[in-house]
This record gives sequence, structure tokens and C-alpha cells, in this order.
Amino acid sequence: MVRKLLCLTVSCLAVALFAPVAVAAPDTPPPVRVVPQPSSIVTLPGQAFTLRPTTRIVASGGAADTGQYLAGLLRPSTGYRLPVTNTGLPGDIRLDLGGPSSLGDEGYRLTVTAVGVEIAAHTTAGLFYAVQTFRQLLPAKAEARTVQSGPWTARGVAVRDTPRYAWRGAMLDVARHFFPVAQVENYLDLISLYKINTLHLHLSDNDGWRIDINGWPRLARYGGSTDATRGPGGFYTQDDYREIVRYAASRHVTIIPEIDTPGHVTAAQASYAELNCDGVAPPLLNPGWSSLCVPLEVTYKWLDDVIGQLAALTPGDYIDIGGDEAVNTSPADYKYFIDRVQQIVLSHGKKLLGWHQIEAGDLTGTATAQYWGTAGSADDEALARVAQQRGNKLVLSPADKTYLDMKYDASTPIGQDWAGYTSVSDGYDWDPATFVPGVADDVTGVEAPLWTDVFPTWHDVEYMTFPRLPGIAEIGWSPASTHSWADYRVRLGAQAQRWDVLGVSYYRSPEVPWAG
Ligand code: IFG
Repeated sequence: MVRKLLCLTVSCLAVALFAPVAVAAPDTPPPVRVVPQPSSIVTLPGQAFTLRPTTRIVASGGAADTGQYLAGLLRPSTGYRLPVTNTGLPGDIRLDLGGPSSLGDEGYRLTVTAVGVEIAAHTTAGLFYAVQTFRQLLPAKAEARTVQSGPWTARGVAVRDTPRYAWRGAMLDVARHFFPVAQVENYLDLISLYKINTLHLHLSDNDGWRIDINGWPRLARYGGSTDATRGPGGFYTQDDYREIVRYAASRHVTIIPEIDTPGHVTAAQASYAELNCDGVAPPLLNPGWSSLCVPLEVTYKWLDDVIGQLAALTPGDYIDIGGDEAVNTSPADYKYFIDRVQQIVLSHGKKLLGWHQIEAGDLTGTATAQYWGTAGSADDEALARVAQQRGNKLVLSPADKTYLDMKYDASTPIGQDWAGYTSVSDGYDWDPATFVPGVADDVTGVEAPLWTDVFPTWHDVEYMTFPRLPGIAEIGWSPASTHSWADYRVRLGAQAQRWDVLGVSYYRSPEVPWAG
């Protein structure tokens, strides 16, 4: 009563009239805004977990590596010891591999309450994905590499999460412009933040050959000596490639190497005259379309060496042989070539992946076609149906939805626009189950290619990747029922604070309500 009387005074009225918008108290944990949206997430009112200096990460046996990974994420920003132990107490973070098999290869359960964090999964990939979700519940400054002030509080949630599609990919074109191992590993860190599990490396093209092949030393040393803008080029030694594969596996990402054939081969043909039908090596960066010499037997000896060495270096199931834009290869030669190269891939114990034009060949059922047609393209859709009839799976990379080299809009300073502009909402608002009519059951996932024909710098790579890649990641992971641009744009807006802390260049699209 007294307070009410006092509040009749002018000052109190003034405060009441001009009180600032309610600003969250400093220790209010951030709202729950996770990307990709989990298949089931419930916030627990009144519950919150706070990381403390005494907090342990309880992770034993097969879970210990993920425990160490989580500790590595949080020690620098919190300054806490965060020991990884076998036993724990209330208030600790527990990672448990005893989760039910119903969680599948990548699913997990995450429970965050005042008495601790419980993570359960059936595999280490599931534990890893739970960690990606948990880190998004903490303040963005948890991503810092130097000690920040707390508090380190996350709102209480109960999550049970499993992915919609098995294949959630990114592609980095290191042929048009070469990026060293450290930057590929940086990309792996960023894509795995959003539960992407496949990185397709476009290792060869007209403009460059980027992987050293024993017995064919000029491929990398000469074929990799420049790039699409006549820059210094570069290449991966086989040890470099092994390191990329190792690092990718530590982020639960499978590497798929692409050697683009029979087109896009100028760098290889410039390196070895014998790979040319006329026995004459073209100049590097020779303009125009190219084609391997299909009738020449040495072409297949060369391919067997290249594919055999890549297969030995690649734990993943797939070798990608490209197959796109074979403009200078006759249809008969193209079909013959696809059949030959498929036999080589299979002979090295791998499955064949290629752009959807490969369906012109007699593919076996284990091949997968990567669809890059734009919306409503009848010829491309016809090849997608051939894939379905053969039992080949489809990975969807429609150029007008997933090509990260497309400009956001007319004002984008870099990029291409042959498939049109791809705004953040354009890249998000589509469904792989209906994009190509009639092949829904054949779709194994999605992939976002970043072509670097016109991107010489790493800033360009990040600026074009973010903020669109998280949308492809959500399309690949989250249930179709949760798909909503109105909801997603708010959750995406909350990612910017993390990218600022991580030092990621990104386009602040006017479509997104950027938080902070
Ligand atoms: N298409 C070419 C790419 C690249 C791309 C740039 C495919 C499968 C245009 N092939 O996309 O090499 O140049 O947007």
C-alpha cells in the first residue's frame, strides 16, 4: 500500500511512463534458438543450467573423445578446468553412449536442467550432434578463444532429435581457387556446427588440379600451378589429403573427392600430352570446353591410377567422377566413358557419385546422382526419374536453391546469377521431397555447392556460405513439419552473435532479424 502511495509521486510516474523496454537481466540465459530445429524440443520452465568452475564432463569409454571435444570448446571461453572424468555429481555434464538404438546413427537425447546436462546417444556422432545443440543454448561468447565473463547459463530443455536425411552436404570447389588445409578445416568446423556430415571436394577442373597423384607428378605440380584468376594455385599432397580426412572424421564429416570427367579436364590434359586425342597438350587455362579422349586406352590407365589412389586415401563409400557439362564429348562416347569409369570405381571397392547427367550411362544400383537442375527443368527431371527407375539415390543440389555462388540479390558485390538470385529465404523455402516431382522416396539428402569460379578469397567463401548454408543444413536435418521461414529466420538471426565471436564473414541479409 505504501509503495502504491509513493508511486503517485511524479518521479515514480515518470519512471512508469518512460521505463526502458524490459532489458533481460545479465544472467538471463539466451532464448532457445537452435539451428537446425530439433525434431522434438521442449523448454522446461523455471529450469536453467549454469556451468561452474567445478563442473566436470562425465564421459567414459567411447564417449571420452566427445567429452574432450566439448571441453576443448568451453575451456578457452570459460577459463574453467572442465575435467573429463568417469564419475560425476549433480551439476556435471554427462555424455552417455548407452542411448537406445531407436536414436539411430546420428540421433541423441539432451536434457538440460538445474541439476545438470544429460546427453545420451547410440553413437559418437549422436553425442557430437548433441554437443552442437548444447553449445547453441549457451551465450554466444562461449565460442570465444579467450576467457570471457560468465555467467554460463543455458535454459532448461528436453530434446530428442534425429535427422530427416542421411546425406547433409557441403561442397567446396578448390579447383577454381585453391584453399590450404587450414581453411578446409575451418570450413569443416563451421559446417559441422550445423550437423552437416558430408564435404564434397571438387579437386579438379579446367582451371586446376589439386591432388598429387603418384606416377603422374605434373598433374598437381603443373596442372595445379595456377587458378581461375591466374593466381598462384596450389595442391594437396597425399599427406595433406590424409589430414583433411582425419580432421573431417573428428567432426563426423565424410570426405567425398571429385575428379570431374570427361569434361572439365584442361588442367590434366595440359599436364600430359598423351591424354589428348591429337597428342598435343593444350595451354593451361585454355578457354572453352574440354573432353578426355574417350577412345584412347591410356585414358583409363590414368583414371585407374587416379581413382585407385583416391580410393585408398578415402574411407568414405563414394568417389565422385563429375560427369557434368561434357559439351565436347559425343553422346555415344559419353555413355561409353561412364560405363568404363564406373567399372574402375567399383573395382576399387567404392560407389560412384556424379552430377545427374551420369544417368545417360548404364549405372549399377549403387550409384548416386547429384541433381543440380533448376526448378521445373524437364530434361533434368527426366534424368532424375531414370535414377529412380534404376534404384540410384538422388542428392538434391538445385542450382537455384543451393548454389552458394549465386548472388543474394542484384546488390551482391560478388557471385554469379545464371541460376537467378538466391536470397536467404529462397535458399530455405523449398522441400527436397517435392522439388523434383515423383522422386521423393529416392532422395537421400541435400548438398550446397560453393563454386569458386569467381571467388579468389576466403572472405568470399564465408560471405556466400553464411547465412545460407544453415538453411540447407536445416532442410537436411529437421522434419518437414517444422519447416517455417517465419520461425527459422528468428533462429537464424540468433546465429550472428556466434559468427561475430567466431570471426565469420557473413551477409547481414535484410530478410533476417539479426539479434545483437
Ligand atoms: N556449373 C558447373 C560448375 C560451375 C558452376 C558455377 C555444375 C555441376 C556452373 N557445373 O554446376 O563447374 O562452373 O555456378
